[in-house]
Amino acid sequence: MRTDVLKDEDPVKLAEFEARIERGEKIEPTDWMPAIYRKQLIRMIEQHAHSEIIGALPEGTWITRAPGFKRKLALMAKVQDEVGHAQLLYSAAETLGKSREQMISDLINGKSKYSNIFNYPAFTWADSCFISWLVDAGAIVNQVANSRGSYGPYCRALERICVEEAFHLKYGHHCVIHMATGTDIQRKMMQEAINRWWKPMLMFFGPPDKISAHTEILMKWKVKMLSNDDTRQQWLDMYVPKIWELDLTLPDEKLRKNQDTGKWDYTEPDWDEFKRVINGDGPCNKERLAVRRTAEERGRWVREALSRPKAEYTIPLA
Ligand code: BYC
Repeated sequence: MRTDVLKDEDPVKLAEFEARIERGEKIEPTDWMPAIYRKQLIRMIEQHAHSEIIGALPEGTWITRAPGFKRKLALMAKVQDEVGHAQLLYSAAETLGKSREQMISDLINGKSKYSNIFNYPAFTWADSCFISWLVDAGAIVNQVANSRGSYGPYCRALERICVEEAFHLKYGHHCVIHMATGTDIQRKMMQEAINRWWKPMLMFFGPPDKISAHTEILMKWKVKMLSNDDTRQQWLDMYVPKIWELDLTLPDEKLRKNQDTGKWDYTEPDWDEFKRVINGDGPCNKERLAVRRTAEERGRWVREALSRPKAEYTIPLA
């Protein structure tokens, strides 16, 4: 496959490009790059941006119902950060030649993907706690690794995002500790949320390496710095003990650190469900895209006003 997708590239330029990546140099927007590197980066950064903006929705619904003023303030700030991450990432993807308008249009028309996990409902406050701690933790493992990758604008965006995510992680951990050490009802709520999110969380890191379509080329060009399985293992290693420390359980009898391989054994999630969810048929896909479509429609006048600063508008007073 590699020779096929690269057959039209200038071999001298390609060799120099690969040597630069090998030396750990950053590739910048005006540098030469193979068409497939550009295409893959647009795909991945765009999906990442969409995930941030859609990811704001399940947590966002809990802002008005957060238990107490301090939680409300913190969650509001977190959700605002996530939307800001999307802005940074759309800008990074734009440096590769795809306009933001096109990316948004592909999102709301169902052409682009975004993270599987945000197509599941946040039924209770505990679901939002799970997202803030453990989904953000998964994102951090992925992003810290990829911030050391090869494409300058993406790496710089990721560095900034990780700093903000570190705050989210502390906030989320605090929320989960509070629930896990609270009343019986709070503990039960937290346990049920963990049970609901476990499988989508395992899927969050992408399909197993042996069936992952893009890992090989992305790792070769240092866009992905860890494979899907290695990212998943790193997250399991860091967070399973912390979940168990809180006397919470995980809904998988097979889950254990295998002393022979040094890796976690677990029951594979249902990868057919994963495929259905990322292709538009999950519990909340329709709802999520409908919200984005409404936001796009309601914001149209603002974008039009910004793009024509000299136009005069009649502003209704009430
Ligand atoms: N969900 O070849 P593979 C956040 C797709 S936001 C959906 O392994 P790749 C947060 C994949 O696109 C942070 N689709 O793919 C926000 C491909 O389909 P196409 C989210 C997935 O790219 C708000 C196919 O499956 N993080 O945390 O090598 C509040 C084959 O997969 C998923 C990012 O977006 C998935 N989970 O590796 C709270 C990180 N996994 O395109 C929290 C950036 C795979 O061929 N993305 N697919 O049709 C990545 O690092 C990589 O794209 C992945 C997948 C590791 C996710």
